[in-house]
Amino acid sequence: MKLFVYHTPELTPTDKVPECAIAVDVLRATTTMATVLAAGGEAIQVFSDLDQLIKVSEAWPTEKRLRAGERGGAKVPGFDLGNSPLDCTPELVQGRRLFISTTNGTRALQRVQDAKVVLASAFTNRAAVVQYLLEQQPETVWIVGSGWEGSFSLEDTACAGAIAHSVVQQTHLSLDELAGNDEVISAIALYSQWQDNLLGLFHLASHGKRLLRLDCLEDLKYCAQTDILDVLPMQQEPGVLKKHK
Ligand code: 3SL
Repeated sequence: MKLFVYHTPELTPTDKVPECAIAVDVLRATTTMATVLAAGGEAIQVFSDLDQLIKVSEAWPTEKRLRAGERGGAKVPGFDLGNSPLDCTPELVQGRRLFISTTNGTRALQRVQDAKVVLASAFTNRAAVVQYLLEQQPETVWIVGSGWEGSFSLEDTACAGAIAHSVVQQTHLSLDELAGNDEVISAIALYSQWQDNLLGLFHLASHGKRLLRLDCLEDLKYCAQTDILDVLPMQQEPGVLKKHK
């Protein structure tokens, strides 16, 4: 297994696909997706375009769908939800499909959607993702941070580092053997420095600050928890993720 970390979707190679791609948007899209599937949501369907989301979800029974839309951290007017994982209670999401469009996280998923296996990870479900990697041993794994509009996000690369760190710890392979690019080493170093204070890291992160300005401290606290959800969101068809376990 070779791991590759890409800080943003734009940095991924365009001429190849990996055996397994892991999209990461800690604040907050992939945290929300893991939460919805862990709470009994039927599936997550991602869209970059809001009009397209409305059109496709229209064909779904009202009681079986939820529309989630976020732009600039705020809820899109007229949608059922924004992108707060704390709103995704079992009572609300059970048996329903979440049709979601966010600024960066959904774009990251779409960028890697042609990979043989596509997973969504955050700190909350890191262990489930690592367990999958250890069991399946995909030859090439891309861990792709969503970033913010094309630029680096501390929290996504730290989560990529958390995944890589755990894989290194649980295999007999050396870091040299596992790391496919330099970003893997730097992501592990970032995670190692902040693993006991992820909330502190989020307070320094530009998107963490943006969310704090929107009164989302409780979201940050929730997203900073590691390995609390035993759920593996996996793409079943392009743009549609379901719970693999
Ligand atoms: O950019 C995204 O995809 C979102 O996760 C951003 S936010 O946390 O909902 O503001």
